[in-house]
Amino acid sequence: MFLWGTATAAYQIEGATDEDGRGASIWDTFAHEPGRTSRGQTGDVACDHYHRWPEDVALMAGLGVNAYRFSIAWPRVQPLGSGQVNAPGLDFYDRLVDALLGIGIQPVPTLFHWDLPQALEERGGWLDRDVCERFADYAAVTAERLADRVPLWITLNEPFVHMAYGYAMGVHAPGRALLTGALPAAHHQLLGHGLAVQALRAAGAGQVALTNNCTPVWPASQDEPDLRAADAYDILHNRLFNDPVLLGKYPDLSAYTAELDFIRDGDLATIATPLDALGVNYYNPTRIAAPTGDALPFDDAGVSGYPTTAFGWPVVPDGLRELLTGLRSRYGTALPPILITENGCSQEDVPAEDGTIDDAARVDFLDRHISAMREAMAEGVDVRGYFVWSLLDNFEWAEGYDQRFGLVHVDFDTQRRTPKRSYHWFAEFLRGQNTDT
Ligand code: GBH
Repeated sequence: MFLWGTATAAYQIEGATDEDGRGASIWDTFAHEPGRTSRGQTGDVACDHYHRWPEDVALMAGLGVNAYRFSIAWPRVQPLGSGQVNAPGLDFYDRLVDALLGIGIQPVPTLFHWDLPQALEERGGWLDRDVCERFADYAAVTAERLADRVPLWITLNEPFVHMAYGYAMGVHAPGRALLTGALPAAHHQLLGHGLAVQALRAAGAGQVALTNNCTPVWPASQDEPDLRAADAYDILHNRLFNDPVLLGKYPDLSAYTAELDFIRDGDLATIATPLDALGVNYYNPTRIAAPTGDALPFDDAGVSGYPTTAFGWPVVPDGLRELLTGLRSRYGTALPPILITENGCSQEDVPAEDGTIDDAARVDFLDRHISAMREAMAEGVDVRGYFVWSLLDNFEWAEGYDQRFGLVHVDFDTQRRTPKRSYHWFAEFLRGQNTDT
C-alpha cells in the first residue's frame, strides 16, 4: 500500500510542555532565551495538540490519508533523557496510536525530531558519545510499548539540519556555533540511529527508516572552483548522512577536518545496519559557489529565477525528480525503498472575510511535486509514500508562528482550525487514488 499522509513534529504542535511529567527539552530552553526566535515565540502552547488531538485526528479522517507521521517527544517518555520512564508520556502516544488505527490510519512515529532532553544537553548533547546509548534505550522502551501496533518507525529527523542549524550555526537549539566543530554531532546522531535500529528490531518493530533532508546541489558555474565547492557541499549536506548508512563508509571529509578521532572501530558497521526504507525530506535545490571566506569550503549562492514560498525558498518541483533519480544512480541496489517523509511550503494564508483560505499556490506546489515524484517512479525509483508537511500551521522553529505550512489553518489566539483550499484539494486527490500508486 502506497502511504499518503501528513507529517508533524512534537515540539511544533503539542504544547503542554509542563504537563504529565514531561521534562524540559533543548527547544524549551532555547526558545525561552531572548533573541533566539521570532518575537520570542515558544512552543509552550503551539497548536495545543496535546489536548486537542482528537480534533486533529478527525481532520485527518476527513482528509482521507492512510498514514500519519508524527514525532514522539523524548522528554515526555524519559524526562531526564535516561533511566526513569514517565508512564503518562507513553500513554499519550498509546492513545494516539489506537485512535489512528481505529480509523485506518497507519501511525509512523519519528523518535527524534530535535527535542533532546535538556538533561542530556548538560552532558554535551550530541557531541557526547554517551547520548547514542541513551537514544537506543529510549527507542527500546518506546517500542516495547508501541511496536505491537506500529509497523514502521523512523529514528531521526534530518540529522543534517540538526547538526548544521543546532551545532554549526547556532540558529536552532542547542544554539552552538561550532562550524566544523559540529561534525561529532553528525557521527553521534548516526551512531545513535544505528543502535536505535537494532533496539527497535529487538523490541519487535517491523520496519525501520531514517529521514534525511536531501537537496540537489547545483554548482554556480562550470568553473573548477565552483564545481569543487559544490562537491564539498554535497558531501556535507547529502553524502555525510547517506553514505555511512547505505554504504558503510564516510565520504571524503578532508575539506572540513583532518580530525576524525570521534569515529571508533565498529561504528560504521552499526551505522550501516540495513534499513527497510530511506525517508527523504525535500524542500528545494541549493546553488553553491566557491568560498569567499575561509571558514567553510563553499558559499551558498542562492537559487534565482524561480517563484518562491513565503519563506523565500525557491519552488523547483523538478528538483524532487532530480533528487530521487540522483539517489538511485548514486546508490544503485544499496538504495532501499524511499518514503517522501516531508514536502510542502509556507504561504501567507490570510483568511478571507468569509473565513475561507484560498491557498492556490500550495495546491499548485503539491500537485507539481507529486507529479515530479511520479516521474521519478516512472524512471524506476522505488517510492512507497508521500507525506505533506504539514497537517497544521505550527511552531516553525526560529521563525515562530510566522511561517504557515499547514493544510489546515490555525488561529493561534483561539486554536480554531480551518481547513484551507489545499486540504480540500488533497482530500479530493486522495479520493481519486487507488492504494498502490
Ligand atoms: C524541515 O526542515 C523540518 O523537518 C520541519 O520540522 C520544518 O518545520 C519543515 O522542514 C519546514 O521548515 O535557504 O532557500 O536554500 C527543513 C529544513 C532547511 C529546508 C533550510 C530548506 C533552506 C532553503 N530546511 N532549507 S534555502
